[in-house]
Amino acid sequence: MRKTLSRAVLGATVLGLAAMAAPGSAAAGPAPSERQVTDLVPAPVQAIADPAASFRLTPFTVIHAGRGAGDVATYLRGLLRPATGYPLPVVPVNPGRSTISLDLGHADPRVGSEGYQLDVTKSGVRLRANTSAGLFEGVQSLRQLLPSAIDAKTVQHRTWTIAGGSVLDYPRFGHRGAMLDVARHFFTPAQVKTYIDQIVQYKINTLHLHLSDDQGWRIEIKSWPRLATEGGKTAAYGDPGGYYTQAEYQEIVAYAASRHITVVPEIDMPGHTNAAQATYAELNCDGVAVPPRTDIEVGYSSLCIGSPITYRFVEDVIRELAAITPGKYIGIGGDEAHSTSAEDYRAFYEKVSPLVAKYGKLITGWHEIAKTPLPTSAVPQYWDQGGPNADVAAAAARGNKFIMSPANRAYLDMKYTAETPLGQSWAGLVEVRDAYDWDPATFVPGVGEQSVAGVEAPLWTETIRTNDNIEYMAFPRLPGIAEIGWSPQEARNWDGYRERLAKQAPRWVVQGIDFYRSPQVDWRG
Ligand code: TNX
Repeated sequence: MRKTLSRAVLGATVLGLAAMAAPGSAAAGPAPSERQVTDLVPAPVQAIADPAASFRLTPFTVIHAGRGAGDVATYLRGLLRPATGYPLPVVPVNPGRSTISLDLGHADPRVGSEGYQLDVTKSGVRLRANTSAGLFEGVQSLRQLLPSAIDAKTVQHRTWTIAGGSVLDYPRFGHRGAMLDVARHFFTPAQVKTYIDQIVQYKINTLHLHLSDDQGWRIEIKSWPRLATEGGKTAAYGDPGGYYTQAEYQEIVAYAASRHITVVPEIDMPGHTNAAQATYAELNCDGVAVPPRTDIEVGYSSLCIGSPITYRFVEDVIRELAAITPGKYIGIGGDEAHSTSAEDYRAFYEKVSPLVAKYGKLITGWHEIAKTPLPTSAVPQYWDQGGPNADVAAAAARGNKFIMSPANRAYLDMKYTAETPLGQSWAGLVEVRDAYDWDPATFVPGVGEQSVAGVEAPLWTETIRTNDNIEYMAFPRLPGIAEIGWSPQEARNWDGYRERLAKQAPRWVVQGIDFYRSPQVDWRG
């Protein structure tokens, strides 16, 4: 069976193929693979399935790394070795047989800076990209063409086939993010790394860390040392706090970079600042430290807008954060500043926004910052629930691009149903279909395709304490948001997606991901 998918018909044909490849079907060919190239999540731009051309991994298979492809080749080897037990040496010269070849710089120009081309035939696998980020994303696709058991941590005695066919793929948007709130509850570097390894599978390329809030301050700032040592002690509901030393933060950043993820650190202000104001009395207008708070109210705190010390504090924080952040963006908060007057809010950002540029970075922040004068390079993050927003539309008209995270679609802390034990429901219940079935380029009037930098799935953690909790809320919604960010809109439809998503479940089972088995999906495995 050979089936060509064009960009325009991909969604419909994926559904057809999924039905044909169902268990018991004769269509799977002589070396049945669990999946086809048309089953990928996120859906690729173009995929041609050729199950008869599946590649068999053997103890003699080698990974050929073309020039510059060594890091991704070594990463791939690390993924494939535990379950296969094969040596899979990374070699600089292509031996021409039983090879997975990673080639940098020989890809179709359409794949751009993050896309890839993948060709799987009986005689070998060829992955091409223009950048190592593209090779890395191609490797994520390659993984999904192997049986789920490939993610087992111990040797599995079985055959290993990579589904045959070819893929040409590249993202719709450059920003495909996940946000983790480490302020309401603290997550250790090891916990954050676990999440990183889970989200890269779906071609997420940005991890936004919400590093401060009313309930706790999570990053060492050397010029204000008690922010972390004192302000880091608390967390929501009186749970234990914690913080990252700058070295630990840099270790997270480096780990993320090794997986082609950029970390965007956020310090929330001028509201959501109780932890800082409980620690340093001089950050309060009356010079008296407020009591620490671990409840989950929002909107009660505000930095002292008229005080010069406030700006010394903000500048010190931005300077130190910029110095340990290789990514271009620094998050300067801006949400729910209900205790800051509109006039003060604007005055605050007129002083603070230029500080980001002073330390060589670009601004991101919650969409309320669109009310303030911003350079067009600033990328506000939309979190409301749709409908007209004059400030947002005006900023888009001026040329600002937005990260789209509508709370009623993309917030991973919203409950799936009224029975979901974790999470909140102020933006409604967000089932798997709600999280998937929307288009970021038509969601807010005046914010069209050209004004969208990408999408992000925020996970606020008032009720989230463990990696199991993270997984239960993120899976299966996060893969849907990732697909919205990556796949062409015309390749996406719910009926096709739910079939493809169902086939991801066996992988999560092997990976130990505790996911929500939504009744909207006929789960496999
Ligand atoms: C709103 S929306 C918040 C957070 C909360 C979240 C809980 C936005 C930018 N801020 O402070 O954690 O709701 O769902």
